[in-house]
Amino acid sequence: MAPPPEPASTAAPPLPPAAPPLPPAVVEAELEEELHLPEAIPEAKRPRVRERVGRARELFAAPFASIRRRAKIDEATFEALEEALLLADVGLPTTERLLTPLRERLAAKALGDDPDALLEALKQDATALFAGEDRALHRESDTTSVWLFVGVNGVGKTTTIGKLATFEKAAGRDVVLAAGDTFRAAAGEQLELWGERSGAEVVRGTEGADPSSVVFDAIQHAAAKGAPLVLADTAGRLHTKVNLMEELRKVRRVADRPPGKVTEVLLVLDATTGQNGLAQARQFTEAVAVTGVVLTKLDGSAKGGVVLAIRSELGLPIKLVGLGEGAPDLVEFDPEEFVGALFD
Ligand SMILES: Nc1nc2c(ncn2[C@@H]2O[C@H](COP(=O)(O)OP(=O)(O)OP(=O)(O)O)[C@@H](O)[C@H]2O)c(=O)[nH]1
Ligand SMILES: [Mg+2]
Repeated sequence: MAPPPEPASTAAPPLPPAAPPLPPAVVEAELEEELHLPEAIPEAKRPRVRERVGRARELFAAPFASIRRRAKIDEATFEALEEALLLADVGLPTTERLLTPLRERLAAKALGDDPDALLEALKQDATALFAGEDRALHRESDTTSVWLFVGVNGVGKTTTIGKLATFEKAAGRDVVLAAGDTFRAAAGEQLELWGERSGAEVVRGTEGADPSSVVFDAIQHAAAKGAPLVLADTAGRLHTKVNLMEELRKVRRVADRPPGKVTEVLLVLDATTGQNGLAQARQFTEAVAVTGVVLTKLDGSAKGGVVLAIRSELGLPIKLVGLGEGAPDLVEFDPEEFVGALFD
């Protein structure tokens, strides 16, 4: 996908097209009951984003405090702000996209000269980047819904599936896990461990088996026992190898055959890889129609600004956020909460 055009006028440049909308049938059939992660797990508390994204908060806190101490808003203020955003991994296109309209508001005397007002306006604009995006996790009630998890190795696909399986089972909904990563025996074992913990059944193939046949078997099994959802793991070997993308396309095709229906293709990205994640994302979105992003490892050393870049440059909604390794450490992405956690 080409980067968005350089901003030329006072208006913010248009967002790139969002992920293709799902057919109306899917949207209508979406469960009324929301996921309510992780309240579904007895005695689990929703982790507070603010408490988990410590490193990212620190990156914003010091430069923002020094901007607040400035007497007025001038070019040097903007330079300090630009530097802070770039250091926090927001990326150049998104930084410009955010700052250009603010510069223009300043020039039009619509911003006043209090640096606090500048930061408040930035916060609002950053939150507004996410307006109108479809963050729901879709299911279709008449078929076996399949959520396919894709992404390079080590990003957290298997862990995210394990966390979601825990939520689904705790919420009283049956779910089958498909060990579509047949590349390593350990991958299937890792999924089986999550299956044991969550009580979800895992369908595995032999090592080296065709991943799409494993996913197919899992769908057949889920349909036979009336489980409405299959979470399908896939291998994360090097994305530069074309055959991984071909394999994923095939898995997707097979999973979409009745009684299965792919209602989510979730691209799992590791937040600590920052801007590299964007390059990965482009390759996956080209191969399989990604419906949303799961951004993992926002706890720890992640810089956080990549959240804004994913939305602004890829046009993909972030649907879930990983804040740790345990089952309750997965939350729905809430833009206001997240931007507030970074900026306030
Ligand atoms: N801190 C933290 N660690 C995480 C998070 N999500 C996953 N991890 C850890 O990241 C490591 C890799 O996770 P996996 O789920 O195995 O990643 P994967 O994408 O399945 O990797 P492959 O199977 O090799 O493709 C594990 O040690 C996980 O515990 C998260 O949100 N925060
Ligand atoms: Mg895995």
